[in-house]
Amino acid sequence: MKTYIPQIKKVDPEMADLIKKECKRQEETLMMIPSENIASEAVQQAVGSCLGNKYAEGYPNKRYYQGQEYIDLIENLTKERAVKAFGVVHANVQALSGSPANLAVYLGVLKPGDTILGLDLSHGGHLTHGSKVSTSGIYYNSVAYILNKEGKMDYEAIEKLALKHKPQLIVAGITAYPLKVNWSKFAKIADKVGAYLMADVAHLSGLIVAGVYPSPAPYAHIITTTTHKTLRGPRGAMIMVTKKGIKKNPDLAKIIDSAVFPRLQGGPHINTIAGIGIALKEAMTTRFKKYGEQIIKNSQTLAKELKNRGFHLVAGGSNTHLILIDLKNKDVIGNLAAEALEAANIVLNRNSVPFDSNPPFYPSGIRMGTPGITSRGMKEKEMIKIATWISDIIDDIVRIQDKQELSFAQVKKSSVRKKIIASSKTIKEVKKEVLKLCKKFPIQGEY
Ligand code: DSN
Repeated sequence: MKTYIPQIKKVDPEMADLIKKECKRQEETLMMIPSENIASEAVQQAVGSCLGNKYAEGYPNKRYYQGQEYIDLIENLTKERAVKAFGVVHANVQALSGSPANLAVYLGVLKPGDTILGLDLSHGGHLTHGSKVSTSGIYYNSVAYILNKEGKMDYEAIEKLALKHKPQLIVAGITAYPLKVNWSKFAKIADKVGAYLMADVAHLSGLIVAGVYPSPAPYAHIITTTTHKTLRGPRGAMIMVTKKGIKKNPDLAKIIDSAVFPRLQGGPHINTIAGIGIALKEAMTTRFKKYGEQIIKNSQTLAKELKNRGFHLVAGGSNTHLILIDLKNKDVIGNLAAEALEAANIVLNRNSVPFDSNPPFYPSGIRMGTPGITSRGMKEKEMIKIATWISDIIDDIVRIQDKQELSFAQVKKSSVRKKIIASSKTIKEVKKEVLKLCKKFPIQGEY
């Protein structure tokens, strides 16, 4: 993995050392947090380029500063690529990240107090889909829909809520839902109540461009996405307006643009915008299509193997890039499982599961995904190994926890979890195997 830091070493050895260590950590661990990925060297170079020096408040041909000759061309090129990749009418590429992108949409099309209907955070939604601790639930009247007992979208229940609460905007989007979303069913519900349908495809945008996940473009009015997840771009976001969106409101593109600037943000990050443009070019290739296909094959293999080893998968499995395991049948909290796996260099995250009886800080589940490890070239054979390691480690820590008869209150203590992890021989053995695997599949600079 290239670290791009020779000058940092000269100027700030302390910072260079930390960056180098983080690069080494990434090289030596399995990146299995489903929202993370490895951007190509080309993308990373754009982000670190001179473009970060430029202020460009406004939009192409309508800026508030001089010196925009090339900046305008860069932003227009990225916008054109987004329009082509997603089959939309308009793309705003200035939103600084996913949360401000969603907020800009609300700011554009809603009035404070209007109603948003979105997936509950603890059922796999996102903070910005109406959580009461987020602006989306503070300035707007947010109503949450939840999954059914099987952990699947319940479109009938969503429709009932929509008819009851008459939202002005419905969010169809996920961060921890392992199955495909039915955009058409969401569209019917939104149309029935006259709401805007916003598809938040942050987790899914790379899969959509690769053609392995249905596109919401024919169904939603607005599509938001981050650009650093399955799309493998820099940390940024886009807001797109579809043909259907323009039909509903001919001014929608203008409304979105002015919500981003000047209503929410100042100067755009042109270095990020160039990185997004490069990632979009990379994503519209046959190579990337194969990458998308492999992400899903890997996820399905991993899911099948984990199920065979007695894990309870939310929604019964995965046909996307992510898997959510409900660990209640294993009697272990997500914190201990995730920390034990991290000690063996398998990095994923603890996560609430639908109808979780545990608090969000000590949830009952773990969430994992295959975008990062697929970027390193790993395939089904490696997924079988990884599933075995995950299973062996969790079984071992459960054995230690049970032998010591530790209560939930005790395992909530970080010091207790550290002791369990330190006493596991399995973790040490698996770590050696993971290191070997990481060496065999180095992080390359290609997409
Ligand atoms: N934090 C992201 C995730 O992990 O899914 C969502 O923004």
